[in-house]
Amino acid sequence: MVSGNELQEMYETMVTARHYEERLQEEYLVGKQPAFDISAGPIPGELHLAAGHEASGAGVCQHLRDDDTVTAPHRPHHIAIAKGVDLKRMTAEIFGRESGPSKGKGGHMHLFDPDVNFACSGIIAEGCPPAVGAGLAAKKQNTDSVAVAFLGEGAIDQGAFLESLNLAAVQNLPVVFVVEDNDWAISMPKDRITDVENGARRADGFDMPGTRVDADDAVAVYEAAREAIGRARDRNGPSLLEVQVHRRMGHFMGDPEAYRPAEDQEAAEQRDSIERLESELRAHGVDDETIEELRDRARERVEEAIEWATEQPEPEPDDAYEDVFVNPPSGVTDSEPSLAETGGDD
Ligand SMILES: Cc1ncc(C[n+]2csc(CCOP(=O)(O)OP(=O)(O)O)c2C)c(N)n1
Repeated sequence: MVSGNELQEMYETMVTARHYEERLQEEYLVGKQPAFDISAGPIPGELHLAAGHEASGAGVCQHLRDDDTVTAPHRPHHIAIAKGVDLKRMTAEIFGRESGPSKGKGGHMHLFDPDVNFACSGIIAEGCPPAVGAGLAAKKQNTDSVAVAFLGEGAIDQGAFLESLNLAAVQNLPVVFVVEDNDWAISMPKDRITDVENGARRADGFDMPGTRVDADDAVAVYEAAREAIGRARDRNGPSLLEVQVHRRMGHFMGDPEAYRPAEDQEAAEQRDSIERLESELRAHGVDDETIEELRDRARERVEEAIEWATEQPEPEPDDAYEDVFVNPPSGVTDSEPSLAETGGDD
């Protein structure tokens, strides 16, 4: 049974993630209107917000330690927050600032934090093979750490996911795959991707346990994840978990969502995992004052991170070609000729 303390920790994680998304949404829109200019404002580039996904990140990561590895997809903030990624540096990365982990060049889909073994990627299912690698390393080094790969239901036919399931099973690795099913892959509804409504059944093909949590219920996610992560930590092999979540916003900021029926959007708003957990807290005797304190602390942390990130310097234009696998166009640097000029470096 989940303890009252753990419920409060999950709640704080979830309200931090929700407030973070709401504030990023506001910051993102600054300077981008009236004509949508994706490069303008404090957050340049694309932004995929995860409001409505919070139960999955919080319920799973509640069982994890810093030495456990987590990989996340292009909608990563709630998972990063739940894993304990440094919120200030992560925000600096999203704001394209020099103090971000990728010095502002990675943006919001390419966050990482080696202190808590977290990384994410914009390529769907791409986090699965590295999670299997982390699981293999844990096995070889004989530690009891585990790896968790998060992905969306739109990625469940990717070879990277299916091959990772297979390798994790064959090698009996401590890996948990968590599919966040929000019913949509951009504009593609789930029933046009697969005939199998319960994605956890894919685990059968690899002879590993598969569990689906149907509601946006952080406590149910917590219970299912306890089983799966405990199994991995005890060296009993991998598992697959599918969690029903809801996308409260567009696929990306600026998505007009013309493809989405209004009732689907309304249902997403009604099935709020945070409200649900709040009722659970009250049922555990947690009073209004404590709930308000948790919310205030979450808001303060988010505001501090945004303020700090905003004060960080922009990267120097001269550093644009540092730390990247791209050659500067001819004439941009005079120190070294580009590969195009030398014909390659082999
Ligand atoms: C390998 C690959 N193919 C296509 C894309 C383009 N793409 C970005 S997000 C997305 C849909 C993802 O849907 P889902 O996995 O369900 O996650 P959600 O966005 O719903 O959270 C696609 C196809 C990509 N990033 N990577």
